[in-house]
Amino acid sequence: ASQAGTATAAASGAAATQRFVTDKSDKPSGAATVGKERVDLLAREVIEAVHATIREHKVTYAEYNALKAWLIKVGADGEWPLFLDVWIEHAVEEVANENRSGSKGTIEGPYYVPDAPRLPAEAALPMREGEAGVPLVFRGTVTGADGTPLPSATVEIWQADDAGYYSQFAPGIPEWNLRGTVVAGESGEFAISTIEPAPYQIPTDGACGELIAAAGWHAWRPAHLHLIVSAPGYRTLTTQLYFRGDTHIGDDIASAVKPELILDPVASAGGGREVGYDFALDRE
Ligand code: MBD
Ligand code: FE
Repeated sequence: ASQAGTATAAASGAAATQRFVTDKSDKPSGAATVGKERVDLLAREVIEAVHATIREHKVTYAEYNALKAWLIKVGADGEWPLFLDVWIEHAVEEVANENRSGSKGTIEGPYYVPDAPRLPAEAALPMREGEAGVPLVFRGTVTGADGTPLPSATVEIWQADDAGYYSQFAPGIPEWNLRGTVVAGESGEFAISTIEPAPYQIPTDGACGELIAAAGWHAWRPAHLHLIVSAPGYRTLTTQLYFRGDTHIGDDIASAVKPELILDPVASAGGGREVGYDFALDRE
C-alpha cells in the first residue's frame, strides 16, 4: 500500500466536513435561507416518517439506543457529508434536475474542491511521476442543448487514483493530484489525459462502514470521473461518468449511476484507452 494506505475514516470525514462548512454552509444555497413554512413541513414529515417506521416494526429501546449511539458516532467521525451524499443526495439531484433536456447530471459527493488549477483545452491532469493506472484520454465538446458550441466553457474534473484515494482527503497525495479546471477551446472542445480511476470503497472504519457491516451491505461505488461543466448563461452541470463492465455499475452504494453516464473506452495506440463524451448544457 502507498502512504494513502494509512487513510482513516475519521481523517477523511474531518476533511470533508471542513470542506462543506467552508464552501457551502454559508452560501445562498445554505440552510439559513430555508423558510419557516418549509422547515415546519419537511422536518415534521421526516419525524412522522420515523414514527411510522417505529410503530410498524415495533422498534425496541435496544434498537433506539443503537441508533442514538450510531448517530453520535457519525458526527464524531465527521461522516455527515459522507452519509448524506451516499444515501440521500441522489434523490435531491433527481428532483433538482428532472426538467433538464441536456446531459444528465448526478450527485456531487463529498470530495469536490473548488479552484483546481486551470488547464488548457488539451492537457494532462496533475499527476505524480509514474502515476499508477491505465492511461486514459477523455475528449469531447461542450455545447448548448441545441448544439451551439460553447467556447471557453470550463470542465472541472476530479477523481480517485488507482488505489481509490482522492487528493486532499487521503494523506500523502500532492494537493491537486488528479484535479483540474480544463478551459475548453473555441469550439467547446477538450482533450484530457488522465488515468482510469479505481473502483471506490467508501471508508469502512467509521460510522458509515459500521452501518454497512451491520446491515450486510457492501461499500463499493463503481469507478468514476467527477465533472462540473459550466459556461456563462447556462445551467451548471454536476455529473459523473462510469466505465462499462465495472463490477459495481449495477449496485452503486450511492445510487448515482444512470445509463447515459456509462463510457465505453477503446484501446489506444500507446497502451492506454481513449473515450469521447459530449456535454450539452441547458440554458439558465
Ligand atoms: C465518493 O467518491 C463519491 O463519489 C461519493 C458520492 C460518496 C463517497 C465517495
Ligand atoms: Fe467519488
